[in-house]
Amino acid sequence: MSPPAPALAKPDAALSWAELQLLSSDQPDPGLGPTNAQANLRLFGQPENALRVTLFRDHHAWCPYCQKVWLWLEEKQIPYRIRKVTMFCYGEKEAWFKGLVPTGMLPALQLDGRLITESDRILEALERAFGSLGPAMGDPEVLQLRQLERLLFRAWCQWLCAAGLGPRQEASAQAAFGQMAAAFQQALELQPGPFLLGELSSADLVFVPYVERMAASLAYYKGFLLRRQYPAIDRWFAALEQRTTYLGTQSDFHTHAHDLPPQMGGCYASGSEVQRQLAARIDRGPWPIEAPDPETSQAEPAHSAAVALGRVLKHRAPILARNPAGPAGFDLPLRTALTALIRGGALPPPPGSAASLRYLRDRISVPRDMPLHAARRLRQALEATAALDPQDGALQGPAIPVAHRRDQDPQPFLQTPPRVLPLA
Ligand SMILES: N[C@@H](CCC(=O)N[C@@H](CS)C(=O)NCC(=O)O)C(=O)O
Repeated sequence: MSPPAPALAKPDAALSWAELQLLSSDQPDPGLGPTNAQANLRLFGQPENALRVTLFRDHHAWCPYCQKVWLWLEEKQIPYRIRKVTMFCYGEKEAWFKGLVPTGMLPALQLDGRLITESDRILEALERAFGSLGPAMGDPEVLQLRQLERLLFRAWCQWLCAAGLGPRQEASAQAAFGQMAAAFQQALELQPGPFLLGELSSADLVFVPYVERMAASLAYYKGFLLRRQYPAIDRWFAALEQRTTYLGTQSDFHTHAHDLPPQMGGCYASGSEVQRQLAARIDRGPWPIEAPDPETSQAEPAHSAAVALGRVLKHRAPILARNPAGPAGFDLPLRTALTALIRGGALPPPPGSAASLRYLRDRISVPRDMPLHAARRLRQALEATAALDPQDGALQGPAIPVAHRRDQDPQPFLQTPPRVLPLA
């Protein structure tokens, strides 16, 4: 439920920045509380001098190998510092990081001053230092599951990333992927619970990043709903979605669909009717894209609109500056959409602003910017506002690039604002 609007706001006008500020939720300290993408230090109640670990991961909170290590540290509640690095496809890699890791590859981890790269080597070193999360990475059962994960990964790439497949080749790539997904499902069914080896363990964490990306990309590019097809995989995700650790690292279909192409060297749509319809829903909403929701089992938390609003207000200056309409041109359209976000309904934006609103709609990144449900609320408000543009409600923003994502360069968002923006 949206909080009541301040008394002075006219119901037919966009709220001022000051009014919006009053309606946003407080920004919690990311170092405390549940797992989140914004934190730079996680102490889990321990003193800072207990820190032995620094995790180097991407600003974008997208790198799948980083997600595995990130989840492990959060599950084990090991105090750690986070240093964020730009991935090549989003912008310039930081020179200090290339000094440490000349290939620039992420993740990297410093443990008691020793630098370790390669996510599996990192997990093994963490297990030696802090004990394992369930059966260890070198346990024979885990080793077998790690091999299965690589086979599943390969079958997914061969379906998703092969250009120009004809209908028969599509069908055979899908069947090959289906075999591997069925093997993963069987492995899950060996236990009465939802996880692979009893309680959640490193074996599950090894599968999390890419199975999450499979569910998203196959929905978008192939019209294939992984969780619908494999009930044990759906149960596994649902059990993960009961954990605040996973929810803090979980991305969404939209983010993955548009972040994968430059990382994978291209993702190719099947072009079927179902695929085109699902892709359009993932891009434009309304969300959830189907019922029951194939993207998450988590009910929308209270205040997700206020959370989204708080995140936009925090980054208001670079959001305005990065928009193709420029700060002056985007100020009123953005306030109009944020008014819709927090009050419900929508108001017409200034004529000619649909493309600038959709530019932002297409660039909300989960979990980097905000959690899944907050992002849905914000995208929905931007889209509903754009559709009321009196000049042309159908105008789309510039296409999302597929060869790189420098439109998502984190740098402008890292700089301290040169001045405090006026609230009025
Ligand atoms: N085998 C490595 C793979 C790591 C990897 O491929 N990292 C990618 C990101 S997903 C990377 O850092 N690429 C350089 C970049 O994008 O800047 C591991 O398990 O850690």
